[in-house]
Amino acid sequence: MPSSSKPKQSTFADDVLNGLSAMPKFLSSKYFYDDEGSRLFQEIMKLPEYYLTRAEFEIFSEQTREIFSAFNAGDSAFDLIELGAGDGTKTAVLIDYFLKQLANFTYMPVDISAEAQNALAENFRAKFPDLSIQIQTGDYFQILGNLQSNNGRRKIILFLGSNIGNFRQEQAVSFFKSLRAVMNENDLLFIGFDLQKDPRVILKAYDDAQGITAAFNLNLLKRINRELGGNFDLENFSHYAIYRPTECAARSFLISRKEQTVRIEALNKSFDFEAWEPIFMEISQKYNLKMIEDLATQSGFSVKQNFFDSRNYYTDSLYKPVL
Ligand code: AVJ
Repeated sequence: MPSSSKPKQSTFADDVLNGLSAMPKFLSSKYFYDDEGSRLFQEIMKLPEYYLTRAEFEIFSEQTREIFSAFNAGDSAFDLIELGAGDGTKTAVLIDYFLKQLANFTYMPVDISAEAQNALAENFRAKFPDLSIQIQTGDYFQILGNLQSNNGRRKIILFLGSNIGNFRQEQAVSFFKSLRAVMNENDLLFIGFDLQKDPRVILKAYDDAQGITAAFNLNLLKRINRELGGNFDLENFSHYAIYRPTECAARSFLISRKEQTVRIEALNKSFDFEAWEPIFMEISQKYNLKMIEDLATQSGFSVKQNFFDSRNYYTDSLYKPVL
């Protein structure tokens, strides 16, 4: 978004009110990542069913040299800006190699969870004493403004983990456009996309046997209880995931196991749930190469290169600004 016409940021309370008043009810997955949610997501990344993280890790590990060269990372000083850094495990592989090549860069992880950011900083300072690191804790959109005014150094922006999958098509385009608006000719955007594959493989990734994904979803109700004075009884909601091949997306829901009323003090309001009524929680879009090309074209980029894992489950796509 151009900084001159920034829309007013809605608050957690506004969004919960809006979502639970809608028909069908929904909550926004962007609120999953409080400190507890960030911890649960790190558990998800270790699950046998959740292939995404390992596929991206394989790309980073097996193609480090190719990525370094596609980034032109040896040429001039740059800022390596990671949106939604989490625990930075995958990025560590790149950083290690970049440092060994004596690349001149500052690593700038951006994440909403302060706890995750502190852990990341501590870990990276120990692991990479020579790394220049500047933590930015907050919402991507808040941080975008700061990026524009940054020093004139080249920017390489990382948006990994198929985080883009949580956006609907129009949202993805407007997000990439807003990144494009703060980028210069030689800057690059490196994006992780989970690819289409056997729907059964995808579905399992969002419906794991240990119930960690269920806990991750339910944690948002816990967060509403804690931060907004809600009285959700977590026992009365169950996690349900689907994959819809026609829209190429997984969706998750919390289903009310019975007719019930939930009170949320901060909203001074109660919400009625019918038995088996769903709350739509999250969409995880899966892509093909045409979709990745189209997203680039529509938001002012061209695809410079794709990096695939050995099973073609996943791609990291390098976007270059079109002038
Ligand atoms: C962090 C958005 C990539 O959609 O795969 C994992 C979040 N949700 N399991 C995804 C998530 C349930 C994840 N992203």
